[in-house]
Amino acid sequence: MAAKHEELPIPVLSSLEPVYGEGSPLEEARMRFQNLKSKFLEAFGGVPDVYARSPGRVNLIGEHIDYEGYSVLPMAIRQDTIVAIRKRGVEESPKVLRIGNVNDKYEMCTYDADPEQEIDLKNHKWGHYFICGYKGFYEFAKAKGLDVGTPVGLDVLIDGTVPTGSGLSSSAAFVCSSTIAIMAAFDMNFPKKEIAQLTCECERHIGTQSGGMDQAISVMAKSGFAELIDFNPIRATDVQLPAGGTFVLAHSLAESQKAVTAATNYNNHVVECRLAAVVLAIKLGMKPKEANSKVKTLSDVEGLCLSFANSRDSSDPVVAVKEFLKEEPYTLDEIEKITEEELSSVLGNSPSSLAVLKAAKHFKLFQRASHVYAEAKRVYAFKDTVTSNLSDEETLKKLGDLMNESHYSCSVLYECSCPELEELVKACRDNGALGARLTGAGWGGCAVALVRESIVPRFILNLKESFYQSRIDRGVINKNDLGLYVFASKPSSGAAIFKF
Ligand code: NG1
Repeated sequence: MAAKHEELPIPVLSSLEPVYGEGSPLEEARMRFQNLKSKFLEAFGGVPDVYARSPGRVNLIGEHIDYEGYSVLPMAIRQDTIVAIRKRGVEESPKVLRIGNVNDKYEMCTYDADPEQEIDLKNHKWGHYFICGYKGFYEFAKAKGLDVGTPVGLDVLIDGTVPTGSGLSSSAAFVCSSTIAIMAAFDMNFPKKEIAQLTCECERHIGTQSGGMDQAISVMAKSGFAELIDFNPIRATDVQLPAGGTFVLAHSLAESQKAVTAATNYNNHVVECRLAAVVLAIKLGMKPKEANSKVKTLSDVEGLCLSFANSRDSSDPVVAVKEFLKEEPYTLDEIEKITEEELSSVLGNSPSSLAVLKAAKHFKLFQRASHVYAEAKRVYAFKDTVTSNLSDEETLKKLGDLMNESHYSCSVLYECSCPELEELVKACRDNGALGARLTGAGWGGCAVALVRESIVPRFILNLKESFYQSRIDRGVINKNDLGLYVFASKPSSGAAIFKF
C-alpha cells in the first residue's frame, strides 16, 4: 500500500518547477533564488549548502479552534519563506548563528549556538522565529535519541514574501522553513506529520499558545487542494474546491502583532477557552480537582456536553453552554469559587498564562465556548458541502453563507475582529463576494472572500475603489504596492527542500 501523504518526508527537489510551476511565478522564483545565493555569498563568503521553503496559508474556515483540538480547513498560498543555510565545520569559527535577510528592513541577528538558550521574549527580534526552529530541532533529535553532535555555527539567509502580521501565517512559514532547512543542513528528513507536530510545538517558544493549523498546512499542503486538518494525531485530507469560485485575499492594513499582544488577545482567548472547558466539566459533574488537572480543551468536555444535550433531545453541545455558563463575563474570583483552586495553579503557572491572568479584567466563557463549538461544526458543513451533489452554483452559495456565519461568530462571540476588518468584510460583500470573513488570528490582518471566478478582476478593482483608495490618498500604502495587499489565490504546494 502506498504511504499516506503525511507519512512521507519533505520532498527533496533539484529544480524549482514542481513548486513554482511555469511562466512568471517560475521566473520570479528563479530570480529570488539567484538573489538569495549572491547575497549569501556577499554576506558569508561562501554559497549555501541547501535551501528550504515553506508557504503561508489562508484559513478558509475553522477559526480559533485548532488549539481546542478541532479540525480546520486551510489552503497554502503561493507566498512563502525561503531559507538558505550553510553549516560550519566543528573546528570552524564563529560558532554562532548568523541570520540575515534579503530585505534590508531586517537587520542581521546573531545568536549563540547553544540550543538550550532561552528566547528573550521581552526584547522581540525577527530572528527569534529561527531560534524557535533551532531549539525545536535539537529537542526533537534528543527525544528521538539521534546524535547530532556538538552545536556548530550556522549561516542563514532568509527571503520571505508572506506579508507579516496579516493572518497569513508568515510566522509558521518562517518557523517551518527554518526547521526544515536546519534538518536538511544536518542531512536529515522526517515524515511530514512529525515535522508538523514539532514545528507547532517549537513555535510556542515565541510565547503564543498556538494550535497546529499553520504549521500543518505549511508542511503538508498539496497544490490544487485545500486540506481538512485533524489533530491528535495530525492528519490531512484533500479537499477539492468547487469550480467557478476563487478565494480573494485582502489586507485590512491593520497589522496584527500576535506575539506582542499575546497576553490580551491570542493567549487570553486560549485561556478563556480552557477555563470555559474546566467550568463546564465541573458543572456537568466532574470533581473540581479532576477537571482542573485533566481538562485542557473544549473538545475534552464535548462528550459531557453532548450527553447533557441528548437529555434535552439535542445533539448540539451549545445547549450545555447555554445551560451552565452565564453570558455576563466572569471575574477571576467567580471562577476560582468553581474550580476551588487558584487559576494560576490550574493553568500550571506557565509564564504566558500568568501574563494573561495579570492583564485580564474578566473572562467571557459563554461567548468563547459558543463560538468554538459552532465553528467546529461549520468546518464539517463546509467539507460536506464541497463533497455534496449540489450544483457548483448552489455549493458556492452555501460555502459563502458558512463563511459569513463564521465571520459573525468571530466578530461578535470571539471578538477577534477590528474596525478595519469589519469595513473590509462589508466592502467585499457589497462588491459581490458570496461570502467574506476575517482569516487567521484576526485583530487585524486579512479577510478572505469567495468570489465568482468570472467577476474576480472587477471585484478587485471595485475593492480598490471602496476600501483602498482612501488609504492610498492618505499615504497608508503606495498605489503600486496594491498587488501585495489584494490578490486571488489558488491552493499551492507545501514545504520543500532544494539541493541544486
Ligand atoms: P495566524 O496568526 O493567522 O498565523 C493563529 C495561530 C493558528 C490559529 C489561528 C486562529 C499561530 C502560529 N497560529 O494564526 O494556530 O489558532 O491563529 O484560527 O499561532
